[in-house]
Amino acid sequence: MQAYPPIVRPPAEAIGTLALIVGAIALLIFIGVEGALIYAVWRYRASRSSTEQPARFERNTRVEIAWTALPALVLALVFVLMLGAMAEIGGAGVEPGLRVRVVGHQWWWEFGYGAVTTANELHIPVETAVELDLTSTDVIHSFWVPELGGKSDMLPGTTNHLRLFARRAGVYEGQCSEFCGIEHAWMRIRVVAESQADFDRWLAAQGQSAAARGGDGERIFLANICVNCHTIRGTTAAGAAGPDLTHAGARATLGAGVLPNDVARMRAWIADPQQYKPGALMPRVPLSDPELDALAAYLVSLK
Ligand code: HEC
Ligand SMILES: [Cu+2]
Repeated sequence: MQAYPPIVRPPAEAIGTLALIVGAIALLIFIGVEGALIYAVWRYRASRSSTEQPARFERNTRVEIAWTALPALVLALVFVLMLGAMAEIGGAGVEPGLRVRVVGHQWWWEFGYGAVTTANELHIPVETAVELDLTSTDVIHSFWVPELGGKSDMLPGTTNHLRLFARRAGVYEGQCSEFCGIEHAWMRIRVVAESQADFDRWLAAQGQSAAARGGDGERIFLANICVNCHTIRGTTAAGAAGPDLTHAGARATLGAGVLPNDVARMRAWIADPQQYKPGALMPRVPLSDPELDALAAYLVSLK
């Protein structure tokens, strides 16, 4: 017997199907009720010559039972359909093809693929059920990439789960959707969905440690307080308060979406993060112009 792969689709499609069915039921009820009303108005209208009192009645058990039971049945049907959609969105019966650890920080994202840690840019293969294990280190955040899945709170001390599924390769935008402090609005999520081969290549590259450069940029980074907060695997920098910078140059943005990533913007960010993200938990570190140039070139070279 042939084993068929389980049918999986983007959660948004399951929600869309449910919305269409519920909409169709509502439309049928609307047509039925309005039709009966119009018919009754037309059929039982008073004739001009009539002087009779209109008919009256006080109770009709059958009608009362019908208009109680019918709505209850319709609501029960919608409830069952909704349970089905919720189970599908939750990934019932489908083993995830990939599991990613997601940790919310004020105001950036940590993504973990087994032993590989990265930040702010989530890569996933297309046509794969991806399970996210969501938690937070500080306050309540909420993970939401509308095109790829539902929305889930991220709570310190608890792990919540959320399924993502991308049908087509591309970049999908998301956003923290729980007010989590002053820079909540600049807590963007960038999801890159790509072919399995591209994804494998990306993950293999992310797994590499940074080769020692021996240059000024590396020396300045390691000699400053940057190392208290940032990790660059392959060096002595092993801080955990800020994003992992082992492959800082491979990401498209800085500061969870606040700036595009290139040498000029990298330099500007390091020179004064507070100018771009006031309140961000990275201080302005006093550095000379040549130091900033070397640092920016070094970090962007970490692909
Ligand atoms: C007190 C901890 C701390 C120190 C010290 C610190 N950073 Fe940061 N850094 C952070 C935090 C937190 C973020 C995330 C800010 C945000 O996006 O809200 C960050 C973000 C960054 C980013 C952007 C990363 C990305 O992918 O978005 C770079 C690059 C960076 N820091 C470089 C440096 C350099 C270079 C130094 C030393 C001159 C330094 N940091 C010092 C905490 C720190
Ligand atoms: Cu948040």
